[in-house]
Amino acid sequence: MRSQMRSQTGDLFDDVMDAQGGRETLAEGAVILRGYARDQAQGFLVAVDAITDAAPFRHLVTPGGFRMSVAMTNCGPLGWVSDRNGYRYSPVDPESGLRWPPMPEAFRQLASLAAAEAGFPAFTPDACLINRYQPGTKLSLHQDRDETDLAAPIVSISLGLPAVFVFGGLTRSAPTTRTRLNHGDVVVWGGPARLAYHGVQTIKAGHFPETDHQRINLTFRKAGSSCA
Ligand code: MD3
Ligand code: FE
Repeated sequence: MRSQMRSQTGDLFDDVMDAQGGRETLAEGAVILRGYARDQAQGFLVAVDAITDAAPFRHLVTPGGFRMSVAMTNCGPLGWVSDRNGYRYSPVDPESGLRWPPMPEAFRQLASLAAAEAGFPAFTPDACLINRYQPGTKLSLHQDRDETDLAAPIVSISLGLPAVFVFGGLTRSAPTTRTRLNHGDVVVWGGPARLAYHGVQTIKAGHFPETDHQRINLTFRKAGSSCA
């Protein structure tokens, strides 16, 4: 029914959902809460500015030696990093040797509320990866599996320029679907969706005054063990 409506109405269906702040189920365990963070978006962007003053965005290098086009930083007890030695979570920023900036309480609260909304009560993230996309950048199809507790979901918040998100299956070659992620959209990825391949298509140039023509994505993770 949904796919039939979508094919008949094109983007109108998405626009109506966005305006209403609707909930969409992308796959079992993957729930989009349209506009869930819109009221807090401005404050979140101010917080991101403060975080990046202390831990600036940087382009990580993959173990294979490729420089990622998306710039990244982190806040919270653990931060995701990559270099020639591999991917891992680190309690310190390798650039400064200092701990990552603290995770703002408002981030933690929204992530935990959104997770509960999607059926994952008691989500307590210990890592927040912050991605910065500029027009022309993309994130290739990948899985997130560096976290200890794969039963915990990942919660993402999209801010600024829209993105076309690509969602696949449990193998790299499984069929993919595409959905737009807009300013203020929150997505909870848990259950069978937790290990799905996913990526972000090349960001198109656009005007978004609040973010200086950028897209900012926050992903909240339970990276370490609960007894750490
Ligand atoms: C589906 N970020 O940081 S957020 C990432 O828009 C990442 O910056 C994208 O993929 C971004 O790893 C996508 C949505 C997302 C995040 C984690 C997932 C979707 C996911 C983990 C499993 C399945
Ligand atoms: Fe990911």
